[in-house]
Amino acid sequence: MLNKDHPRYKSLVYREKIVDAHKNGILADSGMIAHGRGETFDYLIGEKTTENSKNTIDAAACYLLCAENAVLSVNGNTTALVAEDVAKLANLLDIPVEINLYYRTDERVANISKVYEDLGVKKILGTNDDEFIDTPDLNGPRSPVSIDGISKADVIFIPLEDGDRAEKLTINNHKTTISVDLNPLSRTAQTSTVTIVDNIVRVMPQLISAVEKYMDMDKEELQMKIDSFNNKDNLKNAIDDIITRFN
Ligand code: PTJ
Repeated sequence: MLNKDHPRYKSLVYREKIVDAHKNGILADSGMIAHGRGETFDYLIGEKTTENSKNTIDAAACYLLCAENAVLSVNGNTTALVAEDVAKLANLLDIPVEINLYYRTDERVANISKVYEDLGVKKILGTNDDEFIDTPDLNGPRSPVSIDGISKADVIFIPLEDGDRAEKLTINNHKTTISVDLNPLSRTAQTSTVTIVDNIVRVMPQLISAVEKYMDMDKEELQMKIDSFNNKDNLKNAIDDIITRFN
């Protein structure tokens, strides 16, 4: 039982979620390491959503609302921490959730799929029932994607990614990628169209609120907001925020 008075109570709650997800066959072994890496960067940004990230979350909401075919790509860590919010966002936007794992096993896919099924997600892709196609120019376990999902998507939400997928999706395949990554220097962060440098547990509720806020706005106004967003500036601000904390 966690003590609510503990100064790091929230952090302990998320650690417990991570540990439980590992026990339940949802989280990859390396997911624990990835979480620790995230915690380190969260310290550096002050464990709060910066003004810069709030602005980026707004831009991400506008991209999702303007998309023709948006998809929420999920892995073990995202499912462990924010499955309820992922389900809420998918149903709010009426878009699919696609399971795309680096450490893919049939067992993990089944366990993760069950989580989203139980949460009432209408369209779950990336299960073994799907027809898959390789992502052009991308090798490795994340390359095969659902022909009904990431393959035909124009906007893809890719929280907590590793490696080179963001780069291949964005630059080689001309897709819009929205990543959530506490490390502004990671390859994913550096090559996404929109990089939200914040903890996924804080991002999701704010992203849902932003989508609700902009839902009835016309496409031209949304597009103006998108046009005024610049990811290079966003990343620079995120790094500057960390430097300011050191000072
Ligand atoms: O579930 P799988 O099989 O697809 O595997 C997923 C992991 C996360 C294990 C795999 O993709 C991996 O090894 O990722 P990396 O290379 O550790 O990258 C994860 C990135 O997410 C790092 O840059 C972390 O800083 C960042 N991160 C970790 N936790 C959070 C986070 N970003 C936002 N919110 C977090 N809570």
